[in-house]
Amino acid sequence: MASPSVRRLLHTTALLLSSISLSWAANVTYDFEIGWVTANPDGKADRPVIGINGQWPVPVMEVNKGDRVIVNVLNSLGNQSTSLHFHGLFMNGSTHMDGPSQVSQCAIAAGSRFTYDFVVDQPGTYWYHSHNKGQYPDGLRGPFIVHDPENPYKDSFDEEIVISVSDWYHDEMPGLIQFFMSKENPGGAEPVPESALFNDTQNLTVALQPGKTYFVRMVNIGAFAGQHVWFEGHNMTIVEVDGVYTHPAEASLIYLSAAQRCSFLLTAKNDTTANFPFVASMDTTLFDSYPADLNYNVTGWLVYDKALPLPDPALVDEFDIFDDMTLQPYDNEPLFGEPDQTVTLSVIMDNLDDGGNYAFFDNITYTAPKVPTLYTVLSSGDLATNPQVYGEYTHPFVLEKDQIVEIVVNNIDPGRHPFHLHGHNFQALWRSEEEAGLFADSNVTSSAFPAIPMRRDTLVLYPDGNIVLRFKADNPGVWLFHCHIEWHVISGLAATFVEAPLELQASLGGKIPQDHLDTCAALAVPTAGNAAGNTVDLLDLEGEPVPPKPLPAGFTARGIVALTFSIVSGLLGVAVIIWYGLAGDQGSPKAVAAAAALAGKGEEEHPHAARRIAEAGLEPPYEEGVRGEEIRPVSGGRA
Ligand SMILES: *[C@@H]1O[C@H](CO)[C@@H](O)[C@H](O)[C@H]1NC(C)=O
Ligand SMILES: *[C@@H]1O[C@H](CO)[C@@H](O)[C@H](O)[C@H]1NC(C)=O
Ligand SMILES: *[C@@H]1O[C@H](CO)[C@@H](O)[C@H](O)[C@H]1NC(C)=O
Ligand SMILES: *[C@@H]1O[C@H](CO)[C@@H](O)[C@H](O)[C@H]1NC(C)=O
Ligand SMILES: *[C@@H]1O[C@H](CO)[C@@H](O)[C@H](O)[C@H]1NC(C)=O
Ligand SMILES: *[C@@H]1O[C@H](CO)[C@@H](O)[C@H](O)[C@H]1NC(C)=O
Ligand SMILES: *[C@@H]1O[C@H](CO)[C@@H](O)[C@H](O)[C@H]1NC(C)=O
Ligand SMILES: *[C@@H]1O[C@H](CO)[C@@H](O)[C@H](O)[C@H]1NC(C)=O
Ligand SMILES: *[C@@H]1O[C@H](CO)[C@@H](O)[C@H](O)[C@H]1NC(C)=O
Ligand SMILES: *[C@@H]1O[C@H](CO)[C@@H](O)[C@H](O)[C@H]1NC(C)=O
Ligand SMILES: [Cu+2]
Repeated sequence: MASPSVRRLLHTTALLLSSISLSWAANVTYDFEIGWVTANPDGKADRPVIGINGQWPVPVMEVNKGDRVIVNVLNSLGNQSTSLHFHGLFMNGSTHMDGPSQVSQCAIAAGSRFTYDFVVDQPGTYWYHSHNKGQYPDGLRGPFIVHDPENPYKDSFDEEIVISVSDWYHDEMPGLIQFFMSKENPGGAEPVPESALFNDTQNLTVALQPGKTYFVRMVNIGAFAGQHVWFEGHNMTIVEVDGVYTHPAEASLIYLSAAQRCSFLLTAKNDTTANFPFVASMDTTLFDSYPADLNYNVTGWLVYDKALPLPDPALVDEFDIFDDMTLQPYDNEPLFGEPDQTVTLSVIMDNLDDGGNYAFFDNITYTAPKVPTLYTVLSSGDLATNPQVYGEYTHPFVLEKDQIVEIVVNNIDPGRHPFHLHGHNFQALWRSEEEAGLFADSNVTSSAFPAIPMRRDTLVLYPDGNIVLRFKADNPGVWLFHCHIEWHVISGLAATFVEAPLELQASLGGKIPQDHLDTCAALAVPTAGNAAGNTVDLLDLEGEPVPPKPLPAGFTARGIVALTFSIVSGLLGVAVIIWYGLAGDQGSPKAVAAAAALAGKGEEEHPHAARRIAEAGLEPPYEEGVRGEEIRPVSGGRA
């Protein structure tokens, strides 16, 4: 691998040369040995984290637009598999480098090597993270910056600054996930983070020089919490969201959901008479309950003079959030025409008969297939256009090349969900207010859609509201559409777009690199056949991984939950509380969630799905006719 200094040299050369010849591009190589290290970014708890080359925070990846990026991964974790996803990069022509395990590759087995190799043809602010088993909140996530010699704002700023923001947990994901999905947590209360971080630390100081203007790239690399971000005494002039340049828009406070990015120009003051705090405040409306002593804010400082004090931030009474729907892309791409295909999905949270709380798009909770979906595309011939081969529980939608696709998402849940599409950014045509109900009932017609819609790759859907998105299927590949709250990825809030499968076969057939196949072999994951691994009869899905059964007939989810509550709180509640108390664990998310469950809070804040589903006129997932005999307990495990 090029040493950092060699890489920098390449960058400088690239920067110089690209102003002369646009076709010049470098090969940028990263060697990443992924392994455990210890870290304590909030100063409250040492914990094992997943680092790269013995270091954590993991490095900021930096390339120029047009570069070819080669990432040689060695998984030295010993006890976990892994994968890397490069969030927001289109992977045009290289869907097999997109990263989600069981979707476009097998996980990288412990001890295995795996090379990601792709060309980056987009400018802007991205990030990379593990896309395997809810792993990235354990540390394997960092910014990915694509510098752009043609940045339309290049003459408007002096320097670039990268700042990540995130939530932070003290416990490791495998244990948190086990609790989150268990019957001890029937309300589906997500573990609450212990801290918020700027740049994987707290009390970050950013030295500013008077009069200069900075291009600040802010990335939410968190697992769960959206963040309100503001800089005292300074406004932000937004110029990029999720890799899409925008016309300038002034904001005093922005909301960044998990996975969203925002770049803005920040102009320093002309005098150096004071330093200014900047704050990220986690969106506590996402938390079902949290400990009274949780500090959900993190503070940093714009430092004009090191000798001057770092003042405490002033309290903000109300978050006056900048509405990203008002942004316009710099390229003025007009609204796509009427869709060739419309996919309508409703977000529902409900219990299955293992007592766990699952997330559904309509009646399907995503369950990873036996064969990674891309490999099914490549091994199913003409049947690749038949969604059946991908299995019911990958929730597949087959798109034809160059179709205009519209996605309508209705939120039948009182939570906020940031939706992300792989392989594309989308035009955001419509976002309702909270409590607006179903899009179909809202009487909104296409005349309400902006002529030049905002584009990004992750958009927040409001509680009980709806959104409408459009994109053009001009990127053959297998692309997930999912909520970017990692807990909801785990509980199944994902669908699969199989885009132009025949074109994909023509371009990728026979070209999956050997190391991709080797890691499948190491994990005994088949690389051909339908979602059930059947290579003979592709329409026979016998044996495909399925979620737990629906709740028994006659039992409503509410009944089960109420039963669980009454039994647990009546008979075991006191014991459980004592047990948590003895474990000295009162402040942990487990204890908090358990306490909330015992207090019935979980249920209160998750009004029962069945009623909402009925109101919405949708089929409940546990409806009688849906409970086929062929449904069996989950075998393959979920991604
Ligand atoms: C990048 O690597 C490829 C394959 O190794 C090689 O063909 C190409 O010339 C390299 N490009 C540059 C700019 O070094
Ligand atoms: C940041 O500063 C606060 C206040 O001084 C302190 O309590 C906290 O421990 C600091 N955080 C870190 C990670 O040092
Ligand atoms: C894997 O090993 C790390 C480092 O020793 C440890 O912290 C972690 O709990 C282990 N995880 C699993 C799932 O065994
Ligand atoms: C944030 O951290 C990254 C690397 O970890 C560094 O490149 C960047 O300069 C830091 N930002 C600030 C404002 O210190
Ligand atoms: C920030 O913008 C708001 C209106 O958009 C304006 O009222 C305020 O004065 C600006 N603040 C600064 C520091 O420029
Ligand atoms: C700083 O001074 C320059 C030149 O007088 C002026 O154009 C600019 O608006 C000032 N900037 C701020 C933030 O006050
Ligand atoms: C976090 O910041 C908000 C906004 O200023 C404030 O209302 C709240 O009291 C702060 N919370 C903590 C725990 O500091
Ligand atoms: C939509 O139109 C129908 C029929 O005109 C009306 O009953 C309904 O209230 C309208 N819904 C909304 C949300 O405006
Ligand atoms: C992918 O590449 C094709 C061919 O260059 C281009 O037409 C298409 O717009 C690209 N799509 C995306 C999402 O980058
Ligand atoms: C979901 O609903 C559709 C349409 O009613 C039905 O065809 C399908 O079998 C259902 N799937 C599951 C898993 O319940
Ligand atoms: Cu979600």
